[in-house]
Amino acid sequence: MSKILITSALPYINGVPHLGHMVGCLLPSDVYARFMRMMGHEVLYIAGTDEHGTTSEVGALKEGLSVEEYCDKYYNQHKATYKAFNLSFDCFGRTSSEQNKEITYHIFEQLDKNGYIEERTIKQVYSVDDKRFLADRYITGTCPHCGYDKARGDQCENCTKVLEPTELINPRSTISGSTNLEVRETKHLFLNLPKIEKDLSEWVAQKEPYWPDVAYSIAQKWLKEGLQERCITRDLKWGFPVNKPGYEDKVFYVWFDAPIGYIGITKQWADEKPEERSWQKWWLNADDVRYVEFMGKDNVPFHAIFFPAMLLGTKEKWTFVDYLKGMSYLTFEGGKFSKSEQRGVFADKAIEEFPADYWRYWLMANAPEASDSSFTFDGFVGTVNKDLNGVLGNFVSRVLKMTASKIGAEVPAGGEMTSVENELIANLQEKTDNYLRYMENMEFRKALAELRAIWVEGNNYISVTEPWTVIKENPERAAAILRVCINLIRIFGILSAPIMPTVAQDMLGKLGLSIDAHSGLKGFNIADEIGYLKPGHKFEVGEPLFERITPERCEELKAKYGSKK
Ligand code: B3M
Ligand code: ZN
Repeated sequence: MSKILITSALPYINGVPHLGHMVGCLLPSDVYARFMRMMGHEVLYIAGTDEHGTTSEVGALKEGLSVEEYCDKYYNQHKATYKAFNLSFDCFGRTSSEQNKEITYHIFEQLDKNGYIEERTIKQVYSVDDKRFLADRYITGTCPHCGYDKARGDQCENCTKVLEPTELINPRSTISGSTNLEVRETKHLFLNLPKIEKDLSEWVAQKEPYWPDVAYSIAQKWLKEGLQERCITRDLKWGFPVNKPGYEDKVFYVWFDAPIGYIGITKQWADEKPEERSWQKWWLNADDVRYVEFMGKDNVPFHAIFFPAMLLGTKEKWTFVDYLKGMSYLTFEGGKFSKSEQRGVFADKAIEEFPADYWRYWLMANAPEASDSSFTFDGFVGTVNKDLNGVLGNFVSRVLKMTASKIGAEVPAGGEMTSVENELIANLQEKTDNYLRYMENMEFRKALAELRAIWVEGNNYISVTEPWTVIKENPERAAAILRVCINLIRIFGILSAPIMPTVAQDMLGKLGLSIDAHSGLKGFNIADEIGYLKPGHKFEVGEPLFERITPERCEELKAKYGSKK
């Protein structure tokens, strides 16, 4: 058993996440956390809301709330949505917490003490109409690198280059659209990244075999281009006031305290039960911890470069990321998800339409790993009807109904396993080993294809052995077949649990079992598991596992969630 720290990029507090956010980091991190727990590891799985910055100030202003009220409101919404999606965080915290402030101050003090903080007077964009400095995201303009005309002041989402707001061509205020912008002088603190670059390159170089290509190549590209000093303070009210004389009226830049949030949230978690938990055991001098981070690819530079550089500059022995799973983007019916255009399915609405496991399965089966992938309702409905209903659901209901009606609602006695079963076991073992390996390597699409192939084996087995025919001539043989099939329901349930926790529990529930008591996946051995449920063990047929989605419903969904503008 080892200790595995898992984090998902912390979603911005404003607004509700859409399916793209869900599959971009939150859901895969949950699937991985559930899987690693079932593999017997000690897992700490952390996320929370990223709350500071202009976005929250502007959002609060629009809703007539104080920033604190605004953040409380959306924090609760995020929390409720993720609960409904069954995300199994050990702690879902907030970057605005006292704990995060304490650790942010500590890290800043170390960086300052070690000579990595510089004072600079800079020119910053001030919006006369909005009466505020326009930081980062709140200036829109044309990217000087790739020409994308909706680049934000902090980063171009088209070419992923990190920008300074003053680099944008034709800048305008994102808040009001005003082009009445002035450049004013203001004093700020910078992180001297060039000074940390050597240590950082050495650290990144060690990572090559462990990082997926997307993340490693982004990090390398950054280093090759050379790092520049990065401003870590802002002229805003909402944030942690800078703990340095002369800067009390400024706050830390949101990207400074956001990644520290992983540590702050761990401390929130530890503070709930200090007698049992220690945040340091996960973060400081924690040689036995493997740290896996999940994020969208636009987040990679911050996690592969800035955050490690901040930690390196402290000269303390923090836990650095071991594996960085950078995900590509999910598009919606061939275009972008857009809140303003009411285009796409947002997580809160998704779970009003269908149970979370339908979405969890589709999203993981189509996860944008090596490249972007596209959500379409046709695809989603096809998957629910064919894979979930047709393959898995159908197998479970056929087996249980047939056994209950022909023999009785318990695992039947009699008969022996034959070469057909031996072949089935060998086949399932091979696929299960593949599935476990893919999950361990976070190759989710491959893992889910293998899981589906495992369910298909159940259907193949029942088609080949035809227990409904055999029962007439040879009831003993039919009993042996159905006993194997009922055990397969349990096996399929356990294997599916990291992806579809509720369905897995429903499957085991039909057999009077619970997922917690039988949840080990380490060295999962089909030959042993296939004989787990003994003759006489009671079951109930119960409700079908999945609802079939009609073509009419599919059309309704397309109309409901397609662009309204
Ligand atoms: N809030 C994630 C995003 O791009 C951003 C990252 C915080 S992780 C430290 O939505
Ligand atoms: Zn660009």
